[in-house]
Amino acid sequence: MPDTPTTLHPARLALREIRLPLKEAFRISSGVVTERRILLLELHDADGIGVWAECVAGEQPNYSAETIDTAWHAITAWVAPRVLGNPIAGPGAVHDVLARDFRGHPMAKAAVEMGCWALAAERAGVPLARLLGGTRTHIATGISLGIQATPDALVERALAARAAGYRKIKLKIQPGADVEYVRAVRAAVGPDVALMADANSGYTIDDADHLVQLDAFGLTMIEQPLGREDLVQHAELQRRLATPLCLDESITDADRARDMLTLGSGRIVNIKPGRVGGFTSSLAIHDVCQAADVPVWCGGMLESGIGRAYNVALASLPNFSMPGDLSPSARYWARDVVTPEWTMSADGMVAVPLDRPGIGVQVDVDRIDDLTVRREVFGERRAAHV
Ligand code: OSB
Ligand code: MG
Repeated sequence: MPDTPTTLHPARLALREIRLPLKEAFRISSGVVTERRILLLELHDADGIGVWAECVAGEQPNYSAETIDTAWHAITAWVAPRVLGNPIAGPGAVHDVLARDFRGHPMAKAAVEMGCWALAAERAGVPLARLLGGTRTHIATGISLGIQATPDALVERALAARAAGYRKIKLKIQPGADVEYVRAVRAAVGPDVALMADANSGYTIDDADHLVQLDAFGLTMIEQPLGREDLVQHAELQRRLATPLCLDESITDADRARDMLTLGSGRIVNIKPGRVGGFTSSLAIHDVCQAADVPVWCGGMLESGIGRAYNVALASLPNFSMPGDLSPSARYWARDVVTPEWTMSADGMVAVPLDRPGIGVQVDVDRIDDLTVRREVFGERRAAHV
């Protein structure tokens, strides 16, 4: 392959696991997290230019099949060997390199694919947001509130979120913690706050009559009430609901977004680049939805400040027209792993860092060293265990 200015030469990859305790346990319908086990990557090219990236897989296979441990294995066994030591035409070519005869493992693939985009941004001397085609300078920000023991506990957090300026408040729901919780929060925050619910596949189509009660609360959307494979049943539910459905887990690539449009399974898409295998796939979903006048927004997976940088860059694209789950560092952590930490203005906006190339924040390597429990290096230097 002839070298062009955009040819990438990924040469060395280091994986680390860090442990980062959440300020408050985060409960969704399928599980609870109190401390994140986060997989971080350091990717260097043959010239020694390096970037940090993050794999969003969780500890348990409750959101999707992947976990930090399956991702660690997938990256070391199959992703790294395809990418390291081989010239790649550009960041947009990495997706196909990782797609050929290699099923699944989107979060593992995305971590390396997105790292390659950041590497390309560093090499070109441009902010990652601009390399991706982003146009926004600020991103409207929402908060995702975990399931609480009582409606009152949720109301308290929703009122604090409103006071902090968040542009959207998302309530996690599950059977037994839904209608009464949403009713209480709506009554407390008033009619003008953008409220939504996210069920993380906690329901079945047999719950349709129950879910229709949520139409009374003026929700902006209900996210992923049914199973990830249930595009047909989501369409049936959408026909019975006035509230728009938003799909998260179900949209794994641009073809699934087209299926959603064809079937009428939802009217909004939550794009998480990790869930869909990276940025090339995210851009394709963004474009499919834009052409159909379907808004998208950027979801979150309780990322550290590193993963957050990638989400913010993606959310700067034009069709990310609804607030993203891109809360500031202090919502999650006593202290983040980047400088400056991510902050939100009083009117609920996060600034896209456009003043430096790459992901736009500095990585606090000393802090990461302190938090690291496992490290492994691949590539030029022989694999080493530290
Ligand atoms: O469904 O959006 C989800 C966190 C973990 C797993 C799934 C989800 C979430 C969130 C967190 O809602 C959003 C955030 O990162 O703030
Ligand atoms: Mg969700």
